[in-house]
Amino acid sequence: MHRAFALVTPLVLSTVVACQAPVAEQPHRAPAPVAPPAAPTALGVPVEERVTIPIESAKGPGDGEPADRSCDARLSCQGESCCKKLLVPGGSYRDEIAGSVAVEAFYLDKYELTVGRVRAWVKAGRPVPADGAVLGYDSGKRPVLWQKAFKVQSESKLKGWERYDTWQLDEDDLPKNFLDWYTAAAVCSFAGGRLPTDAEWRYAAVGGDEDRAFPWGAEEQTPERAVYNCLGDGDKSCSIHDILPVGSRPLGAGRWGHMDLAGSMFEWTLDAGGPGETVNRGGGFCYIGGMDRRAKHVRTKDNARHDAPSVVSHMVGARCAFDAPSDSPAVAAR
Ligand SMILES: [Ca+2]
Repeated sequence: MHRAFALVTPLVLSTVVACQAPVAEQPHRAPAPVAPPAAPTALGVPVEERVTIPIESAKGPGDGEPADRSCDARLSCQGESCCKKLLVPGGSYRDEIAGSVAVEAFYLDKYELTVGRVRAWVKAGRPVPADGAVLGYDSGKRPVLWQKAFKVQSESKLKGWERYDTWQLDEDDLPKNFLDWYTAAAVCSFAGGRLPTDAEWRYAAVGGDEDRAFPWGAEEQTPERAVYNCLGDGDKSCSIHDILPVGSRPLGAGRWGHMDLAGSMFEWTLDAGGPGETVNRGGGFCYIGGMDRRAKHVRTKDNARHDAPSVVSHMVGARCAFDAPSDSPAVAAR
């Protein structure tokens, strides 16, 4: 079990070195995930590989939530479904460069993608969308297409650096790390959803027009509000014990109830941050607070990394988003 999982290393590494060791980072050699603007392609997944559930016909676990195949096993996180989805009403947030950015209503998973949900995807045969399938539309409204060249992680590749690998533990409610963009996108597709756009993610994290400095508000980060700086287990040393079950810091919930938007794992977004790069936000369990040169702070505006989609890291996982049905109260009210 998690707490009993003793990691023995012959090296006594400093906190920073242990946390920043490059062994888990791999250079990008795969194609960029975003196709140039083009006519959207129907989500034509072959029958034998069809894994998505039409949102319009989905019956969720309650409150109009979309259904989710990745939680068929009734996985439990903090006493509820690990697939709990919370509606984010539409609105706008302020971007320092772009100004006001509008976001339509959508569902966002309350929790980061867990080990158990990725195991459900593996058990289903690691299905992927069809070549040309539209995964979603990025913040610029361009379709993001699945390409046949995209390769998801094999079962062996899902295993990461043992020092921090949640996959090798017998705890399904831990966040899955060492997840690349392709696999994260495929798992969210399997779940019936997609990755959130960068705009959607930021909107949820800043609380829309409340423009929060932190997901929970204006107060500075504390270990009670976020899993960061290797303080998850209460001491400064860095180990796998600093990665906690998703939702372990309810005081850090965002405006609409989402957990771990700051801290725990960075989370892949749908958008491309540039050629061959995608953006991930909202981590990580051992870095934020000035220790990660790519994510200077837990503050919502600063807490981002730009990685190639094939990068796997002990700090990078994902969270899935879902289109809100057109008859959703939040949508109908607009
Ligand atoms: Ca996070």
